[in-house]
Amino acid sequence: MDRLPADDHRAEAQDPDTPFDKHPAGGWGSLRGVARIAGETGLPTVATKVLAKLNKPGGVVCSSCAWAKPAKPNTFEFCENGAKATLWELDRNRAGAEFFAQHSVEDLRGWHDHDLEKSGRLTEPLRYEPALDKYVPVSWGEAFAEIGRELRGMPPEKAVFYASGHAGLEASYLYALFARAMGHQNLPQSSNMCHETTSVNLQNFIGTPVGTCTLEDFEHCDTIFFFGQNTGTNSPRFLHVLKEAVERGCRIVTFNPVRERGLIEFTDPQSPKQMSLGKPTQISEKYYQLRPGGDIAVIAGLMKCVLEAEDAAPGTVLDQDFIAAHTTGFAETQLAVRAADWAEIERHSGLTEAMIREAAEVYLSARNAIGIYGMGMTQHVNGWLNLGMLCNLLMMRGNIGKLGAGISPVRGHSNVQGQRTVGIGEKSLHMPADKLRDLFGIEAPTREGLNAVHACEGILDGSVEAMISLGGNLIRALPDRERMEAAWPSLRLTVHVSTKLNRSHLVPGEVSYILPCLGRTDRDIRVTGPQAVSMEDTFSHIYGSLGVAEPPSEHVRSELAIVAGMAKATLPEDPRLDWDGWTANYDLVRDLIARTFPDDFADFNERLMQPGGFYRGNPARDRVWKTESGKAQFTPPTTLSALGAAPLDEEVMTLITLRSNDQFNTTIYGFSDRLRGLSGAREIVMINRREMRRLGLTEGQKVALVTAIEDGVTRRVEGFAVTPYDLPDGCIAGYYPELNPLVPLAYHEKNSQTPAYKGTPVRIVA
Ligand SMILES: Nc1nc2c(c(=O)[nH]1)N[C@H]1C(S)=C(S)[C@@H](COP(=O)(O)OP(=O)(O)OC[C@H]3O[C@@H](n4cnc5c(=O)[nH]c(N)nc54)[C@H](O)[C@@H]3O)O[C@H]1N2
Ligand SMILES: Nc1nc2c(c(=O)[nH]1)N[C@H]1C(S)=C(S)[C@@H](COP(=O)(O)OP(=O)(O)OC[C@H]3O[C@@H](n4cnc5c(=O)[nH]c(N)nc54)[C@H](O)[C@@H]3O)O[C@H]1N2
Ligand SMILES: [Mo]
Repeated sequence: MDRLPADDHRAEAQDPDTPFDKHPAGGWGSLRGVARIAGETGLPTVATKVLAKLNKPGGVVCSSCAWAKPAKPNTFEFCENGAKATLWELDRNRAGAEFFAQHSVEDLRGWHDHDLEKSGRLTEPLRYEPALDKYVPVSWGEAFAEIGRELRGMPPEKAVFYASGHAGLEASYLYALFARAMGHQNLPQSSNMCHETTSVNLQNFIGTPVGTCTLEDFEHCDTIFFFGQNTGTNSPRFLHVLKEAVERGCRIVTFNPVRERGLIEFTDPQSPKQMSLGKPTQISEKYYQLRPGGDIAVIAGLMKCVLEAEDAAPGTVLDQDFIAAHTTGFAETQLAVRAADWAEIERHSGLTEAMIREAAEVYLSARNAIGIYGMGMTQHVNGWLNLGMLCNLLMMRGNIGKLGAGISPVRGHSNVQGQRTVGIGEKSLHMPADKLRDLFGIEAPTREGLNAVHACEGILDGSVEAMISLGGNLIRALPDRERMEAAWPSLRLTVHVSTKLNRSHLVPGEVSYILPCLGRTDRDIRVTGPQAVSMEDTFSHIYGSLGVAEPPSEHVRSELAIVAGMAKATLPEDPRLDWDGWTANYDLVRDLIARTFPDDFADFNERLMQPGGFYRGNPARDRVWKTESGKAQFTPPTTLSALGAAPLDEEVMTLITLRSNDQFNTTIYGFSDRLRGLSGAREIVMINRREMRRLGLTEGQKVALVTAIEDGVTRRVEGFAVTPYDLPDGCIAGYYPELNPLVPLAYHEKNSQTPAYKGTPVRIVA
């Protein structure tokens, strides 16, 4: 059976041949998904208690995504995937000394990632013994002493301190302080593989590194334009907000190469009526399956339509006052957009002019519009222009800095945005030098540090000697896996602060430690009493979180205590660096954060448990533009494709790497991608039937994929099963992290070095 006609873009239209879940996002399927993990992890009784308090004022902030925690929460303020993440952490299994005595690192390398994490929570500090090829228990004192000795023994700039976006603001602040006190700001973060495109480029365009919206805007918008974010899987609580918006008449238009179930229809599992009647809410009114990298072209088309409408009825369509008072660059941008050719727009986007005109009608009908985006926009070579164009589109009609409008990146990790706010970042602007001097007598390093890609280059060329990881799983998350995995053991020191065993632990440096930490759900009691930690969500709201579960063992320490322990062992003694005092009472650290960043964190301790979090504000929301020109910047499209390289020939396909509904980044909970109607295997390559025929492929055939970039390195993966799926022509899709060996390190976003995980050119080899 053929695909539906390419111009059938009704939200409900679907290639009848694509395996596809019959059920909407949410509904019973999401409840079954949670029950499965509960069975596998041996549901402890505390789980019900944690889940009942999850994302509620005074409760535990979910360790999954960065979506908002509303002041008036639902009965259950968690989603299927948040529940999975929580139960995964509350795992009753333990990977302790006995486990590591039984299994050599070589042996563990043969395990699937899923099984590594399923071995359970880590329970004590471990040191890698090369002679045994095993991790063996050590005391915290020995671990800190050796790590300190190693770090002191190398020039500061040879050490890299990575942070995945989990750890709370308190531990993150101390980590950023530790690095700078040592004399470097090599502070790469998961954001470097994720929304760094946002942080760097939004700063240039509108003078803020983060989005301008808050939850309130979703109560007042007339339309939402959605680009490359998979809500049903990656921020499912957002579906409730979208459902309410649709019910009051908001019109949603989505651009995504994949028909993602959650953006098509949603059944609220908390609505008894909807659950029993089985009538889901239609989320997107229009759904356009554009080609990967086609967003610049699409938005150029939309902008052309806006300009035409203004030409037809001058003074009624553009927000001339806003453009004149608040922006620069409109004249050049307008000219470039007018000059863009519809045939080129159609070629790059894979959509027809008629489709784009139809979408533009929705945009023109709205007084207030929000632009939402995720990794489909950021993980491209020309990601900067994706965002520049989205700002352009919004700003033409004054849709930034007013209620019900704005640009809204959906952040990934629960505290990825907050870690940046408190100083984790490779640039001097991330931590005010005057405060470092006044508070601690530290002279801030002036030399820019290493981001993730630059740190990898340093590992490859030998200039980086130590990699400390505060959470995360770099070996799996990074691009160019084969090259990175081969270079990793040449590191002198690797330290992993982790909750569970993962692949990165199995590539030890010469001296290597695993330091087990408390998770968000765990109780953290110090001499001064129970300690809370805090996070910032995607809307710049800050919340306290108080763990309640019994820690996995008495030896496990908080992330803050581990950071402080390493810092104390590394740095010379100084009364102003009170690592022990801070470890005893996290209020003191919050006071330091408030003194370092007074605009954002005044009265931090008093406001810690405020329902709905406290808002740290955003200048662009108030139409104050902290850009070089003091104005918001229009950006002329200099190209219509977000891809870094035009395909060399017709056999080259654009690869997008995706998350399944059963993973959190490199943590694989299971093998079901329920919302896409797929299950069982992750080594698959999705492709439409027409393209299968063109390339002579059959369903289920095992193929190799080879990167089509000529830089002297062969990048190849084997044994991926051809899986027919409703995708645009010219592109294929598969799962992250299995396909990471195909993405070259140097193939990244232009300004921020965010790897182009959504646009790698590859060949299929039968
Ligand atoms: N359950 C769960 N939740 C998560 C995560 C998880 O792994 N599991 N990860 C967390 C993290 S760290 C992050 S960053 C977020 C990620 O959340 P998302 O931003 O949703 O990231 P992806 O899952 O990578 O999917 C991006 C979407 O972009 C689409 N896409 C690909 N290329 C293009 C393109 O060129 N243009 C457009 N318009 N669309 C495109 C894909 O089809 C896909 O639907 O989720 C967070 N939340
Ligand atoms: N091909 C491809 N690659 C990608 C992406 C993609 O879309 N495609 N997405 C990129 C994105 S958006 C991101 S954010 C990165 C993610 O990269 P990372 O953040 O490095 O990876 P995670 O999988 O989130 O890290 C999982 C590990 O964190 C540890 N952990 C879990 N909870 C805690 C905790 O509370 N504390 C501590 N200390 N450790 C904890 C566990 O040991 C677990 O194994 O991957 C990137 N890589
Ligand atoms: Mo992310």
